[in-house]
Amino acid sequence: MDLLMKSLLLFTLLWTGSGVAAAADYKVTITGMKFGPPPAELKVGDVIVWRNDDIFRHTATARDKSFDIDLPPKSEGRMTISRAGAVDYYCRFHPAMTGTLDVRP
Ligand SMILES: [Cu+2]
Repeated sequence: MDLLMKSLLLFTLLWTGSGVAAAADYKVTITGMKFGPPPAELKVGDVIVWRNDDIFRHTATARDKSFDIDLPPKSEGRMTISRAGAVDYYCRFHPAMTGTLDVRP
């Protein structure tokens, strides 16, 4: 195989690889004691960055215990979505704060 062919093959592999791993990053911001709207088009493998803009500590905690992100004031926490379905979440310190992730396989 000559160098050009090798380069083309490598390029194709890298390009295809990046296509397969096209997971998206989303941000959900907490402000005024409320979760911002959850992303609409979530898939397994996508990343959610939870951002707490309040001066209070919050958590993003799944009712099914699939995630539990601690969020001190003015901080961010990152997670990769690992399961499909509707996952309800809440804040452990403020149970009135709730939301639902709708994740496709
Ligand atoms: Cu809270």
